[in-house]
Amino acid sequence: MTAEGASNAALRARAVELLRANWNGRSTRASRTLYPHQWSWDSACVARALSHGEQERAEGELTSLFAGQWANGMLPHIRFAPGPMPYFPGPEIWGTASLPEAPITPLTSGIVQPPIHASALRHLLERGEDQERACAFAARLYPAVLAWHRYLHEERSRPGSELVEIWHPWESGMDNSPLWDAALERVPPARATAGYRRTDLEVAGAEERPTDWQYDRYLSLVEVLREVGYEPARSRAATPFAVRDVLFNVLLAEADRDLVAIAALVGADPRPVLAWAAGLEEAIHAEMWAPAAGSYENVDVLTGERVEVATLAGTTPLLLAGLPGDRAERLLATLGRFQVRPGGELLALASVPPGSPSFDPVRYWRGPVWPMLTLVLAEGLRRRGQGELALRLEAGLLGLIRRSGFWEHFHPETGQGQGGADMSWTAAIAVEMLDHEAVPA
Ligand code: 9WN
Repeated sequence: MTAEGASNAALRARAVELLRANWNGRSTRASRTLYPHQWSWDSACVARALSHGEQERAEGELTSLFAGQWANGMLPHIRFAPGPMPYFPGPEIWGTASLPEAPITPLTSGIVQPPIHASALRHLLERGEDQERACAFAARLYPAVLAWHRYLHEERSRPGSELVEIWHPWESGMDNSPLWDAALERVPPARATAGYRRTDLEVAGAEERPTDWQYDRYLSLVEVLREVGYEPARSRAATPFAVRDVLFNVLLAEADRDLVAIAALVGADPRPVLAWAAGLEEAIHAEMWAPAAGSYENVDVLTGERVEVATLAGTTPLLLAGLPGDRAERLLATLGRFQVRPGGELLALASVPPGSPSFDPVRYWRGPVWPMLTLVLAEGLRRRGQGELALRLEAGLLGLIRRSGFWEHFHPETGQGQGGADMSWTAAIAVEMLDHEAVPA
């Protein structure tokens, strides 16, 4: 084995070990300290990584997450672990326990996260060593994943657009991205949830987390949605925050395509999903492309305006199969604004362009390098024939992890690890990238 190979193998072993350490016997905690529960899109990433060699656990991960699914198809962003845990806001703030749509157990939150579960399931079908078992599992989970997509397409859209909308910044997975700044200005601070204690600040540096001003708005939005029992029609009418987000819609379109492929394998009728996928992709291209910016932009549903803020998420339509060729070129050029060299030599992508007004290299989704976004962009680049750049970005992220550990995010200039330590999805993404093909050490 070459020195490079050995070092990649050692890194993979450390990632696998971390995923074991974060496993609670039934599923994987997003992290043991900062996030001691099961998070929706983190968990889908973990299932993807586990499907490389730990098929049974990959199934367990998804089964555990979908046990929290609501009767209307909604897949909550957190499945809470039993017992008191140091995470705020916990189940008592969400107040979902007695709602008719929510399961009796487990306890869950009342909002969603980006829908990458069908993509994880497809991955499991492709990578699972025991193919018969993988097919049987996919057939069992298919109705639940279909109900999840139906919830998003039918309950999260309004007449006039096939795009789906989010009602909370946490639903985007990119909590304090500058994408939400203007919309949050219109949200009054929390009323009922006064005097709360932020457990995140006991584990991560305050400068690496959202501000108290933002937390007041996050909780205010939870209050609004809790007040209407998270019921979709009433939430749509009541929410002061409704945004059609590029990343969320792109990942749903991608997951729709994966669900179509799964339908074919498990003998289900793919037509409704095909129709959702086609309508959604068309709407993304028609309603979100911003030619002057060379990027895709969010739409604020309540003002009807585009959110003219540059973030890496705006380039993620690179992933979409039907992307018109000239736009691919524009997006690739735009991507150049996000390229950074943390620590001097590694290549990485900042989440917000360095030098732009909202750029902050330490504060969470306002500049740092994020493994999840790197994974999405690397896949998108491969689809556009940019395999070499994709590999360099993967090698860059793996280099950052190798240097400082499985951190939540990384400083785009120094490469220092930030936010939460020993994060499951950072380990999962490392496994995924290391298994992808020969990644230079
Ligand atoms: C709120 C678990 C999650 C990720 C999100 C990330 C962060 C939670 C928080 O952690 O959000 O959902 O408390 O900050 O922004 O993407 O899924 O890792």
